[in-house]
Amino acid sequence: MPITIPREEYMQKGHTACAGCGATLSMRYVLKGMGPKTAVTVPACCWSVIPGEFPYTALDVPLLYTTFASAGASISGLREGLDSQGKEDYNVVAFAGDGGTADIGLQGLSAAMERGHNVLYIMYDNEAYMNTGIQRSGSTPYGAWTTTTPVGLKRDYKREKKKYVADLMMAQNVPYVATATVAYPEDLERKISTAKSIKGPKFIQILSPCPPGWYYNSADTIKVSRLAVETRVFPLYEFKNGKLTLFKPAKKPNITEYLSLQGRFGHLKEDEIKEVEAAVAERWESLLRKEQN
Ligand SMILES: Cc1ncc(C[n+]2csc(CCOP(=O)(O)OP(=O)(O)O)c2C)c(N)n1
Ligand SMILES: [Mg+2]
Repeated sequence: MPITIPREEYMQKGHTACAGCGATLSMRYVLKGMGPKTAVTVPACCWSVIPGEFPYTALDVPLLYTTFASAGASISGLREGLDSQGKEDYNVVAFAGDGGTADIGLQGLSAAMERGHNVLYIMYDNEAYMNTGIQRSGSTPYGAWTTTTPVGLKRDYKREKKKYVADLMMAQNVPYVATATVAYPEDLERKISTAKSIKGPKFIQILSPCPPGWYYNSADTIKVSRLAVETRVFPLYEFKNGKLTLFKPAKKPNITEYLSLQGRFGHLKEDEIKEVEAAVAERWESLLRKEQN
């Protein structure tokens, strides 16, 4: 089988991420695919801490920090600035968390996509505001414990369903939309390379498991990431020229295998697990229907 993951590294040792950080693997793979002529914008999130303190950085590409809500505006400006200098061959990438994307940065993202800039927006999805201590985001799934959806006597875990930002981008008819995760690096690299080949706005949501936030052993990041796909909790898809293609994993483990690995779901009772299961099945069916359209 040919090696599809570029050997070049644009992320170096000395970063400050936690052991087993899925978001760090995501950045590494994204940069491998995008190459050295890439400028990255990072809003407030774990990744605004991970590269290290100025003037040091673990990344070998230009890195711009921006405010929490402005990743979309930042890549728009960066793109226009580069183009006005004749640097159309540079890639412009936003690398933003789920809080910065599903919540506070959503209008900036939608506007950047609507204006049609030639940019790639990566949402690394660790399903909560991790940098500030595991607060719930719109992208936190139903049933999860977070510090703002604590599990106490009233069992007040997150009652609302996850907001699927990639689905929103599909609804907006963004030319290229994909979901990916770190357990499938060849698939991720292929999606990065497809995004790179398309001139216009692109959006990729990468599920990036977080050991301290999801309460699992840091050695299990790939296992958790793979189970998310196999159980259909996090479907992998691609939306190109208005057509959806859904990856259908051969194996379908029981959803409890995924949930029981993670302490954030440890409080869920059987009936609540059934609710999770039903919601996952419903979304899977609706994606299948969309694929057939
Ligand atoms: C306007 C504003 N509000 C709040 C913060 C504090 N803050 C910094 S990072 C962060 C969490 C970001 O969450 P997410 O985007 O999911 O990225 P993660 O930390 O999970 O990597 C928050 C709330 C801020 N920097 N600016
Ligand atoms: Mg997050």
